[in-house]
Amino acid sequence: MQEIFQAIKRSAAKIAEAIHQEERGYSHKKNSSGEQQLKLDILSDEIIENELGAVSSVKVLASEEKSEPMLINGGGRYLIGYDPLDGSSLVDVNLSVGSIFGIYEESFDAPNLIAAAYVVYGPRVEMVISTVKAERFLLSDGEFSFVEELSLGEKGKINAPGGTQKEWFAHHKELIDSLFKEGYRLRYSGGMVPDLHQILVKKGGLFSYPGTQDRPKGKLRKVFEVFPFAHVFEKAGGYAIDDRGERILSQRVNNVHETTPCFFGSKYEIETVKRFYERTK
Ligand code: AFP
Repeated sequence: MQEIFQAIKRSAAKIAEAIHQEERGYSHKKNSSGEQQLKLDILSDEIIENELGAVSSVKVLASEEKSEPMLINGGGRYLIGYDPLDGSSLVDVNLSVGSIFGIYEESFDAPNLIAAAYVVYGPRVEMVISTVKAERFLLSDGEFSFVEELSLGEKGKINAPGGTQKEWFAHHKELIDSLFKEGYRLRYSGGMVPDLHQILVKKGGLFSYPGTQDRPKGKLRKVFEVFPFAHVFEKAGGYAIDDRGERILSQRVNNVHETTPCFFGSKYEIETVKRFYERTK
């Protein structure tokens, strides 16, 4: 699997360069979710496909930017689901964005996720890899150097509430308000990768992207976004659950573009989510 992480590191360095040099603007294409694709979306996807597609152990690639998974090598072992440039619309307002990778065996069901990685393109380029633990790396002089092992505490101070607030269900609004009443600080950029990275580095808090009245299954994609971050959070001693209070990593998928409500955080916050959501059962 090390050859996969090396390919991801090479991709990250190239995408970081593209973000700072490539022209902005939208292409004439749309992705499978019907979203207009930025030229950077397409370029990032091409960079990753070229790097990972050359790794002999890779069997299938599934990109958020493509409607169907691609068979790369029938004799390969790993299936990789990835979001090449999550939050890409934030580049034009100079906010941090990221790439997210899930490494699966046999299928894209969460129980078959064996490792995950993400890259944050911000003031610095950082990468986190989760296998048996979650490890943070910093890109400097073209190389990723180890920084620390990520480890969440029991409780944090950050509240990152996603989704359109006027579409929140009442019990979700009560949950979010209760944390602010406890003194939690609002930290939400609209970029899943930096918003979750901040909670991991600050050792606690809650990120939520709930089911809403207009999007009961939430917005974030299981295979490309939610499962990989659930893996990172659990390896960092945190938790990741859905709106039924079940572990995200027990979920299965029928289509790689499925979404799920999701909550990521330290112990106290996830127990609080369960308390407010159990009232609705
Ligand atoms: P884009 O990739 O369309 O910019 O969306 C980013 C994202 O999928 C994820 O990175 C954020 O957590 C989430 O959307 C923010 O969504 P809201 O703007 O609805 O809170």
